[in-house]
Amino acid sequence: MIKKIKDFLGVDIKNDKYALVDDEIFGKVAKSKKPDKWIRSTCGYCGVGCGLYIGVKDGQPVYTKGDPAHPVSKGTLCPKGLSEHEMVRANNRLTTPLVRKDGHLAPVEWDEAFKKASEAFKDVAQKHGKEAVACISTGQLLTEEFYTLGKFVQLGLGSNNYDGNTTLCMSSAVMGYKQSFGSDGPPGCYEDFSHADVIMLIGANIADNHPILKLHIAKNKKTTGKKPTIIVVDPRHSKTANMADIFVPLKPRTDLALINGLCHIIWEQGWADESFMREKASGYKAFVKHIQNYPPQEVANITGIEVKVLYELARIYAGADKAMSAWTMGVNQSALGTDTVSAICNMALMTGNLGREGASPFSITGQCNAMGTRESGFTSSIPGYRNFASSHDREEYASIVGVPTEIVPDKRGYAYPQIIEGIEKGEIKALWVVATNPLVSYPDQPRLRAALKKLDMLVVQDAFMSDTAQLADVIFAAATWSEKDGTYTNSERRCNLAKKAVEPIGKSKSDFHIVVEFSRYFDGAYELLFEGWEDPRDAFAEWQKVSKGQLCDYSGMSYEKIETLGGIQWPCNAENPDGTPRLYHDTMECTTEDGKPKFICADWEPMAENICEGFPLVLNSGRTVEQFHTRTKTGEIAILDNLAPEAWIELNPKDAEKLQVKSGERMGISSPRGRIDDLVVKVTEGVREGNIFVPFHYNTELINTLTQSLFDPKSFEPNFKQTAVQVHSEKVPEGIVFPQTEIVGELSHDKVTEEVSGVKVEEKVAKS
Ligand SMILES: Nc1nc2c(c(=O)[nH]1)N[C@H]1C(S)=C(S)[C@@H](COP(=O)(O)OP(=O)(O)OC[C@H]3O[C@@H](n4cnc5c(=O)[nH]c(N)nc54)[C@H](O)[C@@H]3O)O[C@H]1N2
Ligand SMILES: Nc1nc2c(c(=O)[nH]1)N[C@H]1C(S)=C(S)[C@@H](COP(=O)(O)OP(=O)(O)OC[C@H]3O[C@@H](n4cnc5c(=O)[nH]c(N)nc54)[C@H](O)[C@@H]3O)O[C@H]1N2
Ligand code: SF4
Ligand SMILES: [Mo]
Repeated sequence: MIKKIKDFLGVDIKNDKYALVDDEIFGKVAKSKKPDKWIRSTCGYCGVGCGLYIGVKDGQPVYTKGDPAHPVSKGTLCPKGLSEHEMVRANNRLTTPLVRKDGHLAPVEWDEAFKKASEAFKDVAQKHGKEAVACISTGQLLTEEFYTLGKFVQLGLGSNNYDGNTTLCMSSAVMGYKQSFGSDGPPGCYEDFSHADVIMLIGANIADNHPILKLHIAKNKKTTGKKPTIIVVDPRHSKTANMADIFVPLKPRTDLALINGLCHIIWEQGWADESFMREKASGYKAFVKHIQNYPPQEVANITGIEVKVLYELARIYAGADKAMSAWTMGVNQSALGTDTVSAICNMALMTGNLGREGASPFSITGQCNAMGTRESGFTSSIPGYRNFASSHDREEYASIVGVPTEIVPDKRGYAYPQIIEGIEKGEIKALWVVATNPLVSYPDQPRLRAALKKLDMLVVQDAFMSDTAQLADVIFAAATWSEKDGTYTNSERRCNLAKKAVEPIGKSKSDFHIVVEFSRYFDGAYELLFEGWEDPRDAFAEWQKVSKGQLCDYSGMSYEKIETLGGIQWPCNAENPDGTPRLYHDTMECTTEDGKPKFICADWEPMAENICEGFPLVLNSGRTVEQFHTRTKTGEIAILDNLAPEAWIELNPKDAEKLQVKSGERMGISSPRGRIDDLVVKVTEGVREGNIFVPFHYNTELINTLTQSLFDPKSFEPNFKQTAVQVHSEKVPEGIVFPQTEIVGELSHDKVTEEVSGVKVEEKVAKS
């Protein structure tokens, strides 16, 4: 195939350098609607960061094609990438700013929208303090826009209550990395999937959600000469479980006990890399003591995974020369998320799987630029992963950007759930929502909706008429992907160019221009922060200075170099002019006090909201390949939406039998917070008995009506993946449907250990 593409294009795509492709060649592919020009860019959906070309005809985006020369995707795209051009001119785009007048949203000129919003923000700040104005942003703007927005909110508005939807998503990975390595920043890269002997995917359904990553796993056999052993840890037999050599269908939210238990066995059996543990990491002694509390039989009771399978997993992971562990929301979206991330890092440290090719603990990011928002400053750090509490960091940042140090916040602000609580309590009176749609994506909707009603001013900045936009007092109409220039940084720290191919629709403006122009309505803010800034390059230039010398160093990049190389992985500076594939490589230098990564001792705990008589099932929620999040981008694209037009409930056959329901019938679900009705039933062995799964994308079957206000105390990430619920159907009367299913055992600390090491698991563990 590669040869075919190569011959066809007449370019050497094996060459690491980013080959140029002749426009004419693609023109031949798209005969029927041959674009006038092709613009090279990056996909704006998920964190994989695939390279693509946008085909433009008469000023409109008409085609999307994979870029064969891009190192991440080599010419391939998933269905969302392939249809991305259709999103740009969809019917639900916002084409003009709007202001609520007599209860209705009316189109206005930008000046009126900016005046209305700025007067309200200034009024609230004067009456209730600057922190009474809060902002919730996203992982979907360009880095230049994040940098600009963060600078304006923190230094211009003077509010530190600035967080984003990344707290619903990556914040447990961020805090876990901080605990273990001193700083955020995924240590590995996609190439590691092509070199690892063992790949353990924990709570990550890449087949639906990061499909093009599979390309790097597929390359593995060619690289290593043998097929890697793939382990998939997920209570649900996801599409990714079909790829597994060993599928581990653990009880929900027991991953921390599982990993601690695997570490116990690795130590007990002498499979640990003891010299690595002693010399390269810190906290080794306390950790060895800690894992004694996780003997295999107890871990088997907690996780539902047999002792002999635990031994087999430990043997395979520790026995590999190169082991990779990658995770996503099954780990992060839990009240134990941060500690589970650190436990995964512990297991890697114990076996020397860090900083080497094919050997890394790796968080796969969700949104196209979840990394950009983490790096450029938000509630828990000043730009460049700097620390609010450090006067050195504050002074350094202030001197680079030329502002008085006093205006740089000296403590962290509220995280997303704390902002919502602040609104509830009446502390926060004005909210600016940028590129996120809480009315579908935030947990415990009844509580959120009651809180939002208390606001004096809600400004929503979105490219589409989202559910949240419909509630706004003022709407800023934003340009989106393909209508603006800048960069996205993907899961492997690769900064890619996302280029403008067409003009913004109607009166919409890029988020960069919205923020810069809005700042002119606040006395002196524009002059202090953005004087002379005309386009995103100005923000990028300052960001390069601000990030210089930090772990996320962009100082050695330029737009031109990014394009030539097909993206650059930070840190990129004078020492590493072409970027850095792996962190903690060679020197293993971390940003901890002693420069070493740390072992973290963290205990598993049973679920806070345990299933009970009235709510006997555990609801798990997640995604499907055809839809993106709250469907503002995919709901109007027929080729995607028609394949998954409504939500469904996945139900185990045993539960279906108890409830006397069949596939295709309709059911309702309730939790202590609310009820949703009329979901179509899909009976499948894929979910465990006592568990159900529902996708979260649909405002029509709004699953977040049911989810709870339970957050990880360190990362503030919601515990989205487990909620105690009841199901209802016409055949089944209200009330208790069937008896409580035992979900999680108590950790009793009796030291029963079965000596079954070396037992070979002949078959895949429970296929369903
Ligand atoms: N098509 C599509 N792709 C996307 C997105 C999208 O909306 N649509 N969104 C993007 C974003 S922002 C994100 S964050 C990623 C998310 O990507 P993923 O994390 O892969 O997505 P989810 O479906 O939320 O959850 C992953 C898996 O976690 C499992 N899980 C549930 N509970 C547990 C548990 O207790 N332990 C373990 N080990 N696993 C558990 C679920 O069964 C599910 O299969 O996808 C990105 N890609
Ligand atoms: N129950 C449950 N809930 C979940 C999850 C789960 O697994 N289960 N997953 C959580 C996760 S991981 C995530 S990331 C969140 C996602 O939740 P949201 O962030 O609410 O999801 P999106 O639909 O991506 O919202 C992005 C918004 O930005 C707008 N937009 C797109 N491009 C642009 C642009 O260029 N500029 C501007 N200004 N706006 C733009 C879109 O129209 C959309 O309204 O959902 C979370 N909620
Ligand atoms: S895998 Fe992600 S980045 Fe690649 S085409 Fe699909 S949505 Fe876009
Ligand atoms: Mo996400």
